[in-house]
Formats: sequence, C-alpha cells, structure tokens
Amino acid sequence: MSPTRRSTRRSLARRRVPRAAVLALLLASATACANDVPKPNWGSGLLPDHVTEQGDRIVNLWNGAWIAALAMGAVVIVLIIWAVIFHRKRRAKAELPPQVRYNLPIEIFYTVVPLVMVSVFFFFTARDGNYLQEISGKPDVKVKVEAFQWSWRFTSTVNGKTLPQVVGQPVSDYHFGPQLVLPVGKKVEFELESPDVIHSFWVPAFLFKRDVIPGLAPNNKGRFFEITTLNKPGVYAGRCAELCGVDHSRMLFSVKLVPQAEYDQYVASQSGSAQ
Ligand SMILES: [Cu+2]
Repeated sequence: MSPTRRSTRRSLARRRVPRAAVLALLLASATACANDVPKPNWGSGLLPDHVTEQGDRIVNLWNGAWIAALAMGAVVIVLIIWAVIFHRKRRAKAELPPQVRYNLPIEIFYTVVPLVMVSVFFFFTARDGNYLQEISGKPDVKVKVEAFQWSWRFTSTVNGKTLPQVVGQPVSDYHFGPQLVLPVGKKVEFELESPDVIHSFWVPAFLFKRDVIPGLAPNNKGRFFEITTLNKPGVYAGRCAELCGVDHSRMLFSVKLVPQAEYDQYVASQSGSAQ
C-alpha cells in the first residue's frame, strides 16, 4: 500500500467516516460522468432500447439464448437438489452404493442432448449472424466512416450526392463529438475504414458494433454493414469500442435520427458546399 493511501485510510478512520458513505460517494462520482450509458430495458433482456430493425432480431436472439440457458440451468439445479436429498449417503450404510458403468443408453443420452442443444444455439446464431451481415446494395443513404486516432470522419452520399464531410476531434461528451445525421425508416449502408490502427464503430442503440480494421481490400465484406432505421427520432451516443491509444475514451460521436422532411432540409443545407 502506498504511503498516501495509508494516510488516507488513517485519516478516514480518525474522522470515523462510515465506509458505506465513502463507497456511496465513490459510486456516485464514478457514474456521474457516464452520461452516455444507455438505460437498460427489461423488455429487451436489459439491453438498451434499439433504433434499428436489425435490433429486433438481436433482442430476440439475446432473449431466446437467456431463456434456453435459464431453463437448462433450472433443470440442472433441480437434478442436483434431487440427487442431494434422495441419494445422499445414509448413516446406517457405510459401504459404497452400486457402481454403474457401461450404461449405453445413458451414455448416448448425455452425448446427444448437449449436441442437440449446441446445434440449436448454433442454428439461431448462424441464421441471425447472416441476416445482420446482409447488404441489399440499394441503400437510401451510404455513409463512409473513417475512424482515426482519435475521432471520426463521416461522409454521407444521398441520391448520388456526396455531402460535406463531418470531422470530429477528441471530446469528453458525445454531444460535442462529430454528429452523423440519418433519416428514420430508411436503409443505411456503412463502409468502415481506418488509416492507422484497429478501432470499433459502436452505437449502443444499434445493438451492434463492428471493428474498423486498417488495410482491408475495398471489396472485403468486413468493411460493410447495413441497418434499417426505426421511426425513433433522437440523438444517440456512439463511441470507439477498441482500445486504440491514449485518447480512445474521448473518441465519441453521436447519431441523430430525424424525420424524412427534416433530413431533406439537412441535405439541402449541406449540398451548397458539396463536392
Ligand atoms: Cu478508436
């Protein structure tokens, strides 16, 4: 323990500050700055509210996996309790219980059942993973996302028109980071690119994140993903989810979902300076 920590402990003890109060204060100060942590929603299995059609699928997969795991856990716990209560060693009998081996039906049973369970998990995971990576090729908006140390550059293309780039710099509050404006109820294709190190594009409200890896070939599928936005206008926090250097934690941005009319206005206001 360092001398400062020792003296802090001593002074706390001298002043008889209850430990619980110190802990509460620490917790309060630790959560006060995290204004972009989305609120968990019980209906979505404690995931935050989502703003994409793809999010519906993710919530279903998440909830389904939990229900299956909890059901299996309940069966196992009941079996353990049953074995403990009804098959415990009786005091009167000191000898070993009958030793069972080479029980073919039981061996087949405990091999097949886990295989079936893993296969079911695999089926739904693969099905939804493929769905989440689908790209229609006909997006309403295309966004090129460049992640760099330590912010983001967004370039939107709408109806063949490329809007001026939105470039950010490291910030401590996502409201002050670069803002990507998107219309509600539309297909948006993202293309990810990094000139330096691996970053990760994460908008918690998309319930999705994707690593931004430098040096991928232009047609590499790992660069692309597509979402369909739901009719949920609002400003949503985004961040880098891959430790990428000293200002990684300040690589914040926001996504603003607006109704179509407002988006058209935005595009018109931007196109004056478009290339
Ligand atoms: Cu980063």
